[in-house]
Amino acid sequence: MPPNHRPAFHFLPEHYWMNDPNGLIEWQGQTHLFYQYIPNAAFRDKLHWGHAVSADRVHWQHLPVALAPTPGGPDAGGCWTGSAVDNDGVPTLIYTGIDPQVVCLATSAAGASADGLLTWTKHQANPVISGPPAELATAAQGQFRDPFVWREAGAWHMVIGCKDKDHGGLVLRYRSADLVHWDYRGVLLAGDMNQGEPFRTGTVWECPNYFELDGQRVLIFSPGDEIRHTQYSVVYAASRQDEPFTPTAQGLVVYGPSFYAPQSLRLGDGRRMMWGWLKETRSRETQLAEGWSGAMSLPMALSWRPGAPGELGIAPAEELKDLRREHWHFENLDVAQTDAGLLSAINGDCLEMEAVCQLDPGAELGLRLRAAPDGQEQTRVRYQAAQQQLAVDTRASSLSAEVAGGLTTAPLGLAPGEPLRLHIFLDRSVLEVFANGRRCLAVRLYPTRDDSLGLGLVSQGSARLAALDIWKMGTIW
Ligand code: DQQ
Repeated sequence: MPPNHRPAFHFLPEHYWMNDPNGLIEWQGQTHLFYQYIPNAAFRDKLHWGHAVSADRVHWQHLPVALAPTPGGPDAGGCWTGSAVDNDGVPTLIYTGIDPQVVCLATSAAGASADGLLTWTKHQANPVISGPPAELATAAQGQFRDPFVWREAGAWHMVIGCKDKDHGGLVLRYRSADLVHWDYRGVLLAGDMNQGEPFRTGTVWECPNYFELDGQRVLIFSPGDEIRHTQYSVVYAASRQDEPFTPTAQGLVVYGPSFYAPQSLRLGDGRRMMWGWLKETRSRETQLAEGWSGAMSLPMALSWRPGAPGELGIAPAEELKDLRREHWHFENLDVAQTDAGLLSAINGDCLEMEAVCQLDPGAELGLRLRAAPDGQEQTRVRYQAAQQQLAVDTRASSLSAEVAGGLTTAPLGLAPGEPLRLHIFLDRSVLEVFANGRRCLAVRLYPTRDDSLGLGLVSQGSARLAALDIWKMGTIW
């Protein structure tokens, strides 16, 4: 039996294809997650909105498809990404209809006839925005999608992704009194497709999120690159008062080739929670044969770190502790003198690991995961003090020729005396590595051997493990 690569504690549909999270909303004490979904075996068919609900944002229950394309309607080509709001008691989805790309609304019944967001009626005024503003119509080449809507100062506000073919990606602003009639308010941020540093921002901007976070105005979006086909998500921030938006900080949201199109939600308790699409990095043929593709990231709590300009705080949601099962604890270890077999009794492909470490300059410390007994397959997570970087190496994760592993690195400078804090979640083919509350890397791994389940320490130079905790994880179903 080849190993099972289907995650056990990350959300994914029962079958077939999923991509972006959509329409995140808290409703009557529950969190609703909608997502881009193709409810048949073909992975390139028309997109629908899948739907799930959770009482704790950890365990999920599948619900019927929420939105399907209407033949002859403005979403006949597919129901693409969008958001959800509470319009004075009426649950409302604002989403992208294609082709061409337009903005549509759907509402669910309120009051006595409410059915818990199960059924949706498309608005008779659809499309409520029929394409990019006239002044951008030619340059946008029809790329106009992913409305993100919020209520502020007595009005509805929207940001939406777009492009200018001669310059780069765009995020546009709109405003409305009723969600139906929208006024174009100009460009919030414009990209330069020739920019190389600190990262490329591609040719079309997708899935913008715009919100306040700890006194900052934060814009997260996913720069699609029609030339290089790289995909990641970026964050820009400005002081809350800045109008127009003039970012003073920028960075990547999650490092690695798998995390894309995140959407965030401000919870009733004030936390800003984010989920993103974890793409597969194995062949399309294997995805089709397995009958599923894509998973949702773990819920990640965002913050803006006071005194650390440019630093988006990112940490796994506290509620995930509910999944902890069997536990091992180690402390006060001088790694160079530690028995190489320290972790040999612990095996698994669904694990959480937390390590607090002190490294000398030039030292390296980390963990080996999903390791075969002879080391033929293994994945390494390391902090390299000299380079001040976190590295996840999947080049030996799989013996399969169709899986291209790689080395993913993220800069992580530690303040004098600041310990390294690693927080790692392994869920079969998903690996998310958080560090010091301000870095996250996400990769996929597909070992071929059913004994690639081992754990070990990796180190070089002088390093001390103040504490290491490992838990087996339960499933979310
Ligand atoms: N996915 C959706 C688009 C969005 C893209 C289509 C981002 O609305 O721009 O599934 O992954």
